Amino acid sequence: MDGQMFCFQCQETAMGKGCILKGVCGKDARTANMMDLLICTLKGISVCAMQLSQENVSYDRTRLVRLITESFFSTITNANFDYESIKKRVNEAKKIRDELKMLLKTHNLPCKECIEVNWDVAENEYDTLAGQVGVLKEEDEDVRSLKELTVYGLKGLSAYAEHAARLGYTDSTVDDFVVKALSDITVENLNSDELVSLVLQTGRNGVSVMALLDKANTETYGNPEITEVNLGVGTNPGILISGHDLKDMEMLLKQTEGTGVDVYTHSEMLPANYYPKFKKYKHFIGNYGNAWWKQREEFSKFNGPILFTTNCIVPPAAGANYKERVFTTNATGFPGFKTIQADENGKKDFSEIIALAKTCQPPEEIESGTIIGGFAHHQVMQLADKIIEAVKSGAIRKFVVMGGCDGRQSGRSYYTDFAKALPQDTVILTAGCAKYRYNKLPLGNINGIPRVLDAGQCNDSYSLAVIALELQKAFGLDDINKLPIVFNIAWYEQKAVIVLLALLSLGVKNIHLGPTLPAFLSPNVVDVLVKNFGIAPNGEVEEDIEKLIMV
Ligand code: SF4
Ligand code: SF3
Repeated sequence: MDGQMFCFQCQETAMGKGCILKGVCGKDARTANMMDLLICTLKGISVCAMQLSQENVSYDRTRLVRLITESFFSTITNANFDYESIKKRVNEAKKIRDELKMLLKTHNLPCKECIEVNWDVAENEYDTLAGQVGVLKEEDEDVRSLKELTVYGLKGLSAYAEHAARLGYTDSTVDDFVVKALSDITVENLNSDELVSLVLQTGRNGVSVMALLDKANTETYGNPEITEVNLGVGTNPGILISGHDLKDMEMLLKQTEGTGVDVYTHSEMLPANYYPKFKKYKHFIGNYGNAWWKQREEFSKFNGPILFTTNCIVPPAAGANYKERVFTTNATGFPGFKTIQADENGKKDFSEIIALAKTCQPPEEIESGTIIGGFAHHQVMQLADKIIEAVKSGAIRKFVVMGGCDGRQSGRSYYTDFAKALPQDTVILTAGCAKYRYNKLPLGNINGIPRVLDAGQCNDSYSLAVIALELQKAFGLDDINKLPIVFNIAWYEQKAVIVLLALLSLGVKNIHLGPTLPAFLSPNVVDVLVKNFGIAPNGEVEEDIEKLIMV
């Protein structure tokens, strides 16, 4: 129906059920439907690609995988609001689909008609096609739930694969899995057990891709180190860089060096402060602001240009004073924001942003002081003796993994209250923008170990898993669940979905998930997760402290 959409992929979905007229995030129905058409086209491509692979017919696999992962990335919540750029991706995907179909024909291979889309239409008819291919096309609620859980996991996985690929790191097993999983959910008649197994395989590949990105980031920029990050501002004009892409961070730091323009991180870019290679830049001042959802207020005070390398973009309010200062790159986009494209070697020219910065006032100070971070696995394992001793002596009773995403719903104050209410002999392990709910609280330390250990971005949840596995070894335990570690995870978008699936695939049980359970999980799928993995929604702070810490 005209003007209607259906999207339930994120935690803030309307009424906890689904956005149907416009996204709570600000995505309009036309763009949401065009994203559905893009995903439908990616499925078609994967089906063709699987047929060709099975018959050993070669095609440009790298181009295909990058198209799938980049396109998936553009459909993640708050990454891209630009209808035209999504339509452009549909055209690119359709081109590859047509090429693959031609190859099938040349080799006399049957073409599985996977999705009933009649592509024999002009581009201005795409909206009509787009309205026919959404999530609700799958009528069985449980099958839909498991398929979408896989797709959202693949979106998160694709985001991480993209960051790694930009640093020259790829994993063909993960790439193959993405294509096979997409093809399987499209044409194979999988029963619920097979779909559950596919969900877990997605999680296993999530572990692989996070390991790959960890390798890419640390081999390129060094191992994150304990770092005091400045929250105040300098006297030069600045550029604020947001999102997760460290390659963009590197290019921006290099290009701004000696220009009189400073660089600040925002939201998920904060962990860039922990990497040795970035610390050498004197004009890298520190972090400005908080999690993504506070950007309207913070950007207006920053005064200088802002560069989004990934989500999360909040549509600016009408009359916002910073609209002309925002730039996007990679999979991100917003109508009216300028986009910086990479050349064929992946290089970007940020001179337009730097020139604009020079005409701007320095940032207005909104905070002062410092915060501490940089507790990724390599750094934490250097403190292993101290940590093991603190656990053995009872100085540390429990570690509480509180990674994931932040969001704007008022109920998220739960996480601040929970952090404050934790007994003094507990340590929070965090990663992702969820940290902003408690990383500036004066929670103190235990024998010199800070009570909030920030490993980094959401993808650095991998670090938390490595730490848990290393501790398991150190304590000689046969099961990760016997460690004094509990999980109270906050989710918002699809990267948190792959983090969750990765933890499940590593055998982690009894994860508390909030602030609400995903709308895309049907009651039966929730039952499966509760029975097999002990997943629980979070409740009231006191009750959850009792359940997680006091037992
Ligand atoms: Fe709604 Fe979230 Fe989808 Fe945006 S991403 S349309 S808020 S469910
Ligand atoms: Fe945050 Fe958007 Fe998920 Fe990387 S930046 S964790 S929400």
